Amino acid sequence: MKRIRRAMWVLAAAVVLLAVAARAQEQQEARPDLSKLFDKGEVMIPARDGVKLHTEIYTPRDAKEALPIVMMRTPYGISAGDKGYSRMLYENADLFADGYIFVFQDIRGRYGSEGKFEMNRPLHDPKDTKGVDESTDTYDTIEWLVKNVAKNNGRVGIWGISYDGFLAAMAMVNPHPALKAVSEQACMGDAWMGDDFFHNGAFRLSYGFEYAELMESPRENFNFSFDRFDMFDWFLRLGVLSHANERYLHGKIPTWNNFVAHPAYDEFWKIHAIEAGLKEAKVPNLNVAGWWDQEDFYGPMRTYANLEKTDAKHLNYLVVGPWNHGGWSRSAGNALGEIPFGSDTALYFRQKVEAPWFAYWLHDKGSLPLKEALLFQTGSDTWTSFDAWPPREAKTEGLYFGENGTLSFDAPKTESREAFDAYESDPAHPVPYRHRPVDTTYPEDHPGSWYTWLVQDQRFVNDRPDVATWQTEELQEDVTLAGQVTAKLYASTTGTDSDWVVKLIDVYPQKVESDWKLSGFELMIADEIFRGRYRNSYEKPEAIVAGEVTPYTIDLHTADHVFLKGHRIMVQMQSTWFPLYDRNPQKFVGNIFEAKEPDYQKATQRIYRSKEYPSRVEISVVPEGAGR
Ligand code: PG9
Repeated sequence: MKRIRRAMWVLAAAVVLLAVAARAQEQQEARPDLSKLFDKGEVMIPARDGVKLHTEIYTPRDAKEALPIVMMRTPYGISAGDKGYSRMLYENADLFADGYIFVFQDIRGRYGSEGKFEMNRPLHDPKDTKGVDESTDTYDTIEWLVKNVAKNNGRVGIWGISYDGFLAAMAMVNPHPALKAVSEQACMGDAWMGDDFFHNGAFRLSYGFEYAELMESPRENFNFSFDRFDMFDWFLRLGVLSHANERYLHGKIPTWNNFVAHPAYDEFWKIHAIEAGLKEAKVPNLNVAGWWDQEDFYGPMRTYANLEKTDAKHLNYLVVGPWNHGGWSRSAGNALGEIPFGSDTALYFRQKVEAPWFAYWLHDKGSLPLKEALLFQTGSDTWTSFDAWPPREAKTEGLYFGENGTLSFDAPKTESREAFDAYESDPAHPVPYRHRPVDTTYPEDHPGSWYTWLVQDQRFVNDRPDVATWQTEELQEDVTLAGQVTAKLYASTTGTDSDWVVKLIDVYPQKVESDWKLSGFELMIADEIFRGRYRNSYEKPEAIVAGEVTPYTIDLHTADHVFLKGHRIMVQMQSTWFPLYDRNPQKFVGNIFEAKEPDYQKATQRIYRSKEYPSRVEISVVPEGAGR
């Protein structure tokens, strides 16, 4: 019996492997043989401190004239694959037709490059004349390339997504004169304020743990091996955060140690933020973001906003589409999770925006594909174009929390002190941030649900007693939101510290004939977490006074969305979002990374909704058709 069962297992595994192999072959067949199109060169380019950076150079075989260079720098390894041709070439396929020399580089301390890796290396001290950073390494590389690469036309462009987007942004700090076009895409702009590692001081536990281990474990690119599938369960069993070092990391992962040493927004995080060095728009730059980017939405939006302040020469542009992290560079982009968009949005971006953008600046070809800000408006599923983002003409309107779970544009009139909704938040039973089982962030053996968690149907938490919900009646007409979304809350807690999660949700009609899966779907349009201790200062946390009604302003970022007639608008609040975010002990302690088990306590949360304390989510409303 045992033998039969084993044989069946082996058979099932073989079937799966065959299917995977067949898919891989299909994909390869669809891809061109790059060795027929490009000649490959490999060099070690010296940086100013003598460290040599491993670089691959791909020159089109049919190049008749001098061509511009498009480069990408990465910590994730450039070499690989097929006949030794980098996977990164495929990511540039939509640029091939215009003719470029492609250059890829391992950053210092990673893969083939010499030197020491430092996570999101900050700019060097300007007093240190021999100092190096990602900006100087890019400068030195460009200097070498324009002097040494045959048939280059002296113009260089750089782009990249996420870590590579951070590197592209760094190229704009003291840029090399040959750098003529940049596209930072989903750059990690500020790891504490709103990107990969913290949001408003709430620590991204599962992401921070897994990513730090992936990048800095003594075994290069090591996926931590968890002894169970469900990360919700694994991180809950981990208990207090100090167990991470005690049991698993043993003080050997510098980034984890930095989390522990710098829980608040101190100099460490400030010098790592892109805006610390990038003060001015000096090079044309296309910022690119995805509305449902599960890693770095804050970075590109913030970088765009910052550079806008000095953009007298009109060099700074923005594209936002209905994508997850980097979703615009893969696939067609006609859907995300269960949500369809009615067209191939990613393909449109790559072919009609990104390729003409680089051709314009590097080849003097054609015209600019956008005026200022090009955004895919979700709900109406159309591209919109604004001459400023957020749009100047938007009007702020409040969606006020009301009694019996209602939500409306009318401010509450009641003066009752009892006008509040309450829930109990228990760190021992946190609210999962996505459906359980919560698989690892980057699973190697299956597609993984991390990539689409922001578009998961929020109904999975509706019945929890620790989630508060308010929703409008069915809308009698479309509500067009374009711009800033901000939660203005009045809340109290019986604890002395607390997290506040706010989600703005589009509730689909209960019966959607075109697709049953969308019937009653609850789609997050904007969301954020805020760690209460930072309400007065990000640098100096303060205990919350237990039982006192306290105001909070939470930036839910911007959105471009139409809540369609027949839909409802919903707001949900909760105080845990686990295990993406660590649990707030709910008792104020100096450093949550050193909190002890008894510090984690239940708390009763009240969200007020009276004339005096009108909790609401403010949205920016524009007339229907704005931007089109
Ligand atoms: N989101 C990833 C990251 C960037 C920068 C620092 C840490 C993580 C990435 O996809 O590269």
